[in-house]
Amino acid sequence: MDALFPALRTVPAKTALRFGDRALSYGELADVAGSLARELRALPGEHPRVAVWASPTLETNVAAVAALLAGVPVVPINPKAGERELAHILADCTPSLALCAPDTTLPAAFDHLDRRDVDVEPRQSSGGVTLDEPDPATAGMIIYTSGTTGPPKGVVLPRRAVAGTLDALAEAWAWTEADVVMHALPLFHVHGLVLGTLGPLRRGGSVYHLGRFTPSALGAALTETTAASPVMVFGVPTMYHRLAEQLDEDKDLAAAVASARLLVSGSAALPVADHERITRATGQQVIERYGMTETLMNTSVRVDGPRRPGTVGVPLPGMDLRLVDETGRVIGARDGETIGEIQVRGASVFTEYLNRPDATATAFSDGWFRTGDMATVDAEGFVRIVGRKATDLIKSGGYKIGAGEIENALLEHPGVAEVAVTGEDDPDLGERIVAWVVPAGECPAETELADHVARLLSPHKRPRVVRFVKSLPRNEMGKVTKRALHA
Ligand code: MLC
Ligand code: AMP
Repeated sequence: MDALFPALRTVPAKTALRFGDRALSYGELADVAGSLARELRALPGEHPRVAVWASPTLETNVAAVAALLAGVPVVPINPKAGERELAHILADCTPSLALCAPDTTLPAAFDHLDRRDVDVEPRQSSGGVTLDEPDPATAGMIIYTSGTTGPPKGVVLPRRAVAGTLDALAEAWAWTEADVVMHALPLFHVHGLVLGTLGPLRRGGSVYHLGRFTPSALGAALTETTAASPVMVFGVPTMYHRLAEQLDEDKDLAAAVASARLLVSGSAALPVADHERITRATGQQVIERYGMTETLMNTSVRVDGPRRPGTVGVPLPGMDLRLVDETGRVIGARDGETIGEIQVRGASVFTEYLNRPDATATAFSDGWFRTGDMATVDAEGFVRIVGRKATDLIKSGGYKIGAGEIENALLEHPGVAEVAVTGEDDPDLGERIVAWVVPAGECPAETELADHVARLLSPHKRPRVVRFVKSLPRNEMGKVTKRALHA
């Protein structure tokens, strides 16, 4: 295959990565990532893997790029992952090495692993990386994602999927080496890592990571950058919502946002009201794209086509998309009304769930991946997502969270006799996690239950609301009827 990062061979004289006031040029990145890649190539074992402590830092990016150059699958780890989640991931993917920034304190779950601090101090400006790249069908990364029940599954993404999705997006967004991609996304998921950092590097453009998202940090970075370079902003709807909340009062912020080349939203639906507020204040029409960890990007609104708020655009080059009804029949109508499950196949689809042949088999139907997302398609191919098949999946702040894993964690708390977890509409987070708890004896404090989940799983999986109830509504089979809870 062509190189995943051609610019690391040709080393243009420009910034590749910027995190706050730390930056690396292409020559420097080629030097530090190239030398780490040569070391990783020498890792023992037939199929070594590396875990990357995915803090929002230069080191995380250097580690991921080095592993990809070396052909060693990279497993990004949420630095806030709790003890249960970490233990599961490390036992499941059995990395031989942990890569992290030098000042990192790794939790005890890493004690049995070798650790290699990532050095981002360039020794010299490299003439370019010359390593041969492995077969495009081989695994490039393994990213953990929640399902409806049980612990997260490792999604094995081949190198061709990473290249395929980034090239398709480049075509849809007219994304070139001139663009700076600006964002504050976490680097342990597809959005921030694949699109937000590997994307610009594949194009030979620049990454500008803000560290933590605030509207004012974004405004300041845009003001400083857009006079010299076109900027694409990537964010989840919660970030655009928080931006929209401030735009009316802050004219300087509105002017800064207006100066971006493109605002792109994804990972969850951006409400039409937020689209409209941003357009009113800045003249910008946010572009939405729709993807999944398992499939990378499926559809997008295109820069050369109509922008339709409330839709996720049209299928990307290299991806086929169909709607299927509940009997498994393919829906032929392109009427913008008939609802079916989105199924996709094509260039950017994953190969398997690690160690889960059962889950891999049920995820596909005749070679099509069943997304679980419900949608309509209109005559021009615009896809409108209307819901999700599973009530047990929650999208909060753009994170996908399985109700089952939170329920299991809460049941381990001595104050919880029975529990059901649901998602409830939230103007900021899209959905907020609600725990319906039948207490065992005295009601535990809400914060105690939230902290318990944060400690075992992850802070973003903690319930934002706890409702204590005497009993949970159940059907004749004894299964909790979650829809009845909200009613
Ligand atoms: C809070 N915190 C706690 C805690 N409560 N820590 C320990 N215990 C507790 N009980 C910490 C949090 O870790 C966080 O720290 C801080 O307090 C605030 O937490 P929060 O309230 O959860 O953060 P919030 O401000 O709500 O975050 C909003 C957000 C975030 C938008 C910034 O949700 C986010 O980054 N979302 C992006 C999700 C994403 O990238 N999804 C892509 C999936 S890929 P700290 O230090 O961390 O701030 C995909 C495919 C596709 O979907 O199509 O893209
Ligand atoms: P994840 O498993 O974290 O990769 O989340 C993937 C899911 O996010 C998809 O199945 C969709 O439900 C949702 N999603 C991603 N992008 C969008 C979007 N633009 N609009 C609505 N939902 C989206």
